[in-house]
Amino acid sequence: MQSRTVRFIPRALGAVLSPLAAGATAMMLTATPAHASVIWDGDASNGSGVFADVLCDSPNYLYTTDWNDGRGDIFGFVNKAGQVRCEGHSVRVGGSEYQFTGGNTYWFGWESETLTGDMGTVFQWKSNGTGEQHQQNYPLIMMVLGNQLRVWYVAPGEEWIGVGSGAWTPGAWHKIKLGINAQSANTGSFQVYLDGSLIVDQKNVRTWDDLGNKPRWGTYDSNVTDTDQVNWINGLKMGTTSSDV
Ligand SMILES: [Ca+2]
Repeated sequence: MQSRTVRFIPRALGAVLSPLAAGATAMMLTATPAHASVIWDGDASNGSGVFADVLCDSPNYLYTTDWNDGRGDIFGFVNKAGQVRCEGHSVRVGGSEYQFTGGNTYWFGWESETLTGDMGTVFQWKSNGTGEQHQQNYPLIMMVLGNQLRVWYVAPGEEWIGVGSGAWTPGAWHKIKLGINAQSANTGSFQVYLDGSLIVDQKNVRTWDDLGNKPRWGTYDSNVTDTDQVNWINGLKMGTTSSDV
């Protein structure tokens, strides 16, 4: 189904063009069909197959619902009290798992509403491989804690560095945009917009681990286990520029 709605462009487009040419291309893209550089439409209306994998062990579960608020179908990632994880792992484009590539810039956009203001992890830029295959298990982590969206850069050696935060109201929709320039040297960067405000503008960081990285959305926490957690997500998209998402 999603093959009908996802449009392809060369994924290295933004990376290979000069800034001037990229700017000209961006103008062309906005002048021609809308969303022309959207790589992935991960809205819930396309089904849970928009994710390469769904990591929700019973009794946790991913479901789709429509609150009749104009958003159409939305995802609900349900993490029951005492449980740890319910996440959508990476993205599927045209029937196969998308191959992220170091050196590229990816933009992700989505709306999120959470059941509580203490959710634990709601997004990971997760490294491939396990254990000693990592220098960084997750170079970038977002958590909802204490009614804030908090963002960390996790450097090699599991060094957690808080890089920004913004006010988060549970039970209300928030818009998140994340841009990652994926670099295996300390030349990477990422930006986070929360409800239209830039809350993270991090430069000179390592954003691409030895075996590469993939996005994960949902709920994950081994510390916040005494209450049910739900992360509702709408309108997931991935593209090459901020305006795509
Ligand atoms: Ca929707």
